[in-house]
Amino acid sequence: MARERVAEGVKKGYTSSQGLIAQGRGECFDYLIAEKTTASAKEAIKAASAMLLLSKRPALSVNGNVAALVPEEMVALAEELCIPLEVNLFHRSEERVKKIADLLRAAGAKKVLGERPDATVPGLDHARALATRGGIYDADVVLIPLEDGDRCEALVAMGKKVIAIDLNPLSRTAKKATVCIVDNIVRAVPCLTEQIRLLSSLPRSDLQKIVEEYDHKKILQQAVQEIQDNLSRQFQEDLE
Ligand code: PTJ
Repeated sequence: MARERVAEGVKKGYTSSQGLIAQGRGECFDYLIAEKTTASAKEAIKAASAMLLLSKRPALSVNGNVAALVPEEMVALAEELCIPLEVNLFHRSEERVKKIADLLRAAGAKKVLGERPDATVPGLDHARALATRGGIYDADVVLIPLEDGDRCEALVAMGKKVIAIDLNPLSRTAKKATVCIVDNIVRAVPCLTEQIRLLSSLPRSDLQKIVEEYDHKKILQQAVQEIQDNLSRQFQEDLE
């Protein structure tokens, strides 16, 4: 179903053709984690939720794959945090930005940024650097699902806390992010919204503790270990 949604996005012109390749890569890694939200991903979701709740200016980035896979879920997340969504594309075209913004508005988004970018992220070529003041450009915490490594690094270099959602724990995005949720976006975003709802009643000191105790390197290593364990288990079961 997810593959069909991405293919539909390409047909309708809001997902890039490269989005199909990203989807294929994602499917492969999802298979390696048995298409389930792992213990390490749950830890990352908790830390990401606390980080977003503590943030003064959080921002949520949406690209062509995200728009195809989880438009309503991203709208629900934005609603929970009372912030806009920002269309931010790797293979940018104004036509695709508009189509995605329209899609998000049709899914219920009250405010969508990205159609009139007014700033650039340093260190990236022009089209890839475009961002919006009041959104990604001056955010302190940015959620970047299915993002490219250069852009993740450029946002980190601006001093932002970066939360990635990426099924590949070996990707540069996963390694360079502040928190990486190694899970399928279709499972991760509803979990994130739910976790934010659950944690929102906690005092700031408790949220700070969650963030301070989070160890990005350890969680990423655990994600890789979960893949190894799952592969050995599956292989064993198939032989029996
Ligand atoms: O719409 P645009 O122009 O902004 O382009 C979006 C894509 C995704 C095409 C672009 O950012 C890109 O080329 O990304 P990459 O470099 O292919 O990286 C995408 C990462 O997302 C890869 O590591 C995939 O394993 C991962 N991924 C793919 N599908 C999912 C996923 N992670 C979580 N959930 C998925 N469903």
